Amino acid sequence: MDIKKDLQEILTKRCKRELKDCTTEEVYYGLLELTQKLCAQRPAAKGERKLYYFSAEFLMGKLLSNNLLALGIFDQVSAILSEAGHDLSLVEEVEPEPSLGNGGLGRLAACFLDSIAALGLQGDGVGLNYHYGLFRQKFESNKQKELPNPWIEKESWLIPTGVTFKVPFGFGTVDAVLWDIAIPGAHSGVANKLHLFDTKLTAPAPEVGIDFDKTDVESHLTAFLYPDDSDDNGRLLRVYQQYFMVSAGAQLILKELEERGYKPEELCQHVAIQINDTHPSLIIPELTRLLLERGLTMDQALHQVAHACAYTNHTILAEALEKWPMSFLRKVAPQLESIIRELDRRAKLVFPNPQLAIIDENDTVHMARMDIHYGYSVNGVAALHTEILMRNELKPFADVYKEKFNNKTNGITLRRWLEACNPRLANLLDECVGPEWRKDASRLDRFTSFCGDGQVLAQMYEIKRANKIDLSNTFSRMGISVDPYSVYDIQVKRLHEYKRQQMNALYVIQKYLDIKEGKFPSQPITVIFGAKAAPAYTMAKHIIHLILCLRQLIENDPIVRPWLRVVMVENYNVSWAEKLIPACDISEQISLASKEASGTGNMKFMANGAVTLGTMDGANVEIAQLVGHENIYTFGASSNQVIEMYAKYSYHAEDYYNRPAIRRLVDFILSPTMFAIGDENSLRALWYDLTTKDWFKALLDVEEYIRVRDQAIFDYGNRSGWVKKMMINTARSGFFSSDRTISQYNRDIWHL
Ligand code: 26V
Repeated sequence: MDIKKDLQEILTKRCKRELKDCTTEEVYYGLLELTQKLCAQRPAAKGERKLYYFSAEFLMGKLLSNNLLALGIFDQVSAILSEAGHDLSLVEEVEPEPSLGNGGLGRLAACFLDSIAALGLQGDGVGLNYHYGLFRQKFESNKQKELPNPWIEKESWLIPTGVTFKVPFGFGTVDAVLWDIAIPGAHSGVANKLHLFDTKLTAPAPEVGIDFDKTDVESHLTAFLYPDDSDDNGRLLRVYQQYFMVSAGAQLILKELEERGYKPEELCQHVAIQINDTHPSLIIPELTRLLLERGLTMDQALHQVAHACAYTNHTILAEALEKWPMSFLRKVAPQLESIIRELDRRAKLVFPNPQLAIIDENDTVHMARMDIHYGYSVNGVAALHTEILMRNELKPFADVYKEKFNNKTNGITLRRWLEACNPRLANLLDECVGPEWRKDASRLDRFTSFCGDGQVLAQMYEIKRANKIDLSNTFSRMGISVDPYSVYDIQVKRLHEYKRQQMNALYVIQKYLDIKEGKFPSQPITVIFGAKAAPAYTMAKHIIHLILCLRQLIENDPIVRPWLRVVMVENYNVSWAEKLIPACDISEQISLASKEASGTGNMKFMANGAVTLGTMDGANVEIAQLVGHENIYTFGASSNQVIEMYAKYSYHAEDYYNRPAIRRLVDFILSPTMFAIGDENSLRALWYDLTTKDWFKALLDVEEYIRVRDQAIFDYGNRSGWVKKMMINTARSGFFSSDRTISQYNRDIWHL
C-alpha cells in the first residue's frame, strides 16, 4: 500500500493538482476519500453472536485523525502532508463536527464503538441521522441562543447503503433510509459500522432559532436530536423518533440474521441488543411484533426477545426516567398497544406489586420497567451508581431479579482521549512504559515508578505547560487572552443544577470579592467553563447568564484580572474537549453526591494529568480509590447523607443562606455591580431559587468546596509535589479504558 501514491491519484482525479498545490480543503476531501476506501477494504468482525448497540445518541467527534490512527497510518499521512507543506491538524479543521449527542451518554456510545472494533468484536451501533444535531450555542448579551447545527455535506463519512425499511406509524408508513459510518478498529484489522437511519426528506433548517412545526412529524423525524420536550407535541415527536429508530433497527437485525443463515427462532443465540438508556426501549415490543409476524408464538417470541435484550441505566434522576402515556404510543404505533398490554399482563401475573407494573393506574408505560422484565441484564455505569440503583430507585426489581443486575463502570477510549489529543504525553508514556499501553492500558500503571525520576517529572511539567500555551494561543486567536502561567481550572459538561456550575460561580464571586478587599489568591487562576443548557431549562440558562456576567465584570477590572479570569467557551463540543482537557490542571467534578451516575469527563481529565476536585459521586469514588487521597481533592456531603436529607426533607437552603460567609456570596448576585451588567430578572430568579429552594444543595457544600479548592490551588505552588500527583493520575487511569469496560460487557453480558 503506497499511501502517498494513492492520495496523489485521488487528488489528481478530484482537482488535477499536486498535493503541495492543493488547498487545505482539497487535501481534507482527498484524505476523506482515501480513508473511506481503506475502511471499506477491511473485513467486518466475526462471531457467533452479533451485538447491536442501540442508542439515540452517538457523539462521534471529528473522525479523520481517529480513523487514521485506527488504520495505523496517522504518522505516515502526517509526514506526507508536512513534506508537501500541509499540517494535518489544520486539515482536520475543515471537518464539521456532527452533534449527534447531548453529552456523556452519547460520547460513551462513541467510545464503546471504538473499543468494540479495536477488540475485534462483532458489534454495530444503531441510531438516527439528525440533520441539525442538538443545537449550536451562541452567546448574545450574556445569554445562550440556539441555532441549528447542520453538519451533513455532499461528501462526508456517511456511506449510502441503498437499504430502506418501511416503518408503520399510526398516520401511515415512512421509509427509513440506512446510512453507514465505518468504524475501523485499532490493532484489530476489522471495521464495524454505525448504522444511522434517516427519512427521505427532511425539512430545511429553521431560519431563526430552532423552533419548528412539531406537528409536521414526517419531515422532522431526523431534523433535531431531542427536540424541545417542554410541550406535548415535542414529547410526542420524541416517541415518533424512538419508534422510527427501533422499528428500522429491528428489521435490520432480522434481515442480517437471515443473511447469516439463521432462523428467527434462533435469534437470541446470534443477536445481543444493548439498550442505551430507555430511548430505544420500544425495541422490545417491536421485535416481539416482528417475530409474531414471522410465525412465532407469543411464548417463543418473548423467549427470544428476553434473551437478546440488555438494558443500561444512566441516571437516577426521577425526571429523566422515561414514561409515556399509552395514548401517545397508540398514536405513534397503534400495533404496539396490544403487545405492551400483554407484556404488562404477564409481568403482573408473576409480580402483583404495583411498583413493578409496566403500565400504571394512569395508563402510563414505564420504559425502564419493561426493560427490566424483558431484558436479561440490567447494569449501572459506576459502582456507586449501581449500588444506589439496587438499594433505592430499582430496589423492588433488584429484590426479585437480583441475578440480572450488574455494574459496568464506564470508560473512555484512550486512543482519542490521550493518544490523539495529547501526543506529547503519549510520547512520554511510550518512552517510560513502552508503546504497548496503546493496546493494553493497564500498562500505564508502570508510569508510577517514574514519580521519583527528576527528568521525567520535568518532562511531565513541560508537557502540561506546552499544552496550556497551545490552549492560550487558541483563545488568543479568538480575542480571549489568558495567562498560561495561571492555574487552569476547568468545568466542562452539560449545564444542570445537579452538576452545580452555580457552586463554581459562587467560588468565583468569593475570589472576586476577596481580591477587591486586597486578599489575593496564592496563584493566578483561570476558571474555564463550557456548557450547553437545554433550550427549555430556565434555571440552567440563569446560571449561564451569571457566569457570563461574572466574566464581563472581571474582564473589565484591571485589579482583579491579573489574578482571576473567567472564560466560557461557546458551543462546547468534542473538539473543544480535545483542546481543553490536555491543558487542564484542576478538573471540577462537583455534582451533588448520588446524582452523577458516573461521569466520563472526570476520566478524560485524569488520564491527561489533571487533578480532580470532586465530590464522592459516580466514578469519582473509583478515581479516589485508584489514586489515593493525596492525589485527589474531595469534599462535600456523602451520597448516604444526601439521600437521607431528601428522604426526610431535612435540607433548608435558608439555614445555609443565613451564614454570613455564604450570604456575602449569594447576595452579590443581587448587587448593583451585577445589575449594571446583567438582566435583573434572570439574576433575581437565580438568587431566589438558591436562597429558598436550592434543590441540588449548592449551599450545603459551598463552604467546604471553597476551602478545599483554595488548598488545591495552594498545593499547585509546590511544583514537584503537584507533578507527582499529575503522574499518579495518568498512571492509574488505565482502569478507565473503555477496552476494559467493553471486555466486561462481553464477558458478562454479550458473549459475542
Ligand atoms: C436526562 C434528563 C432529561 C430531562 C430532564 C433532566 C435530565 C437530566 C439528566 C438526563 C440524563 C440522561 C441520561 C444520561 O445522559 N446520563 C449520563 O450518562 C453518562 C454515561 O453513562 C454518565 O457518565 C453521566 O453521569 C450520566 O448523567
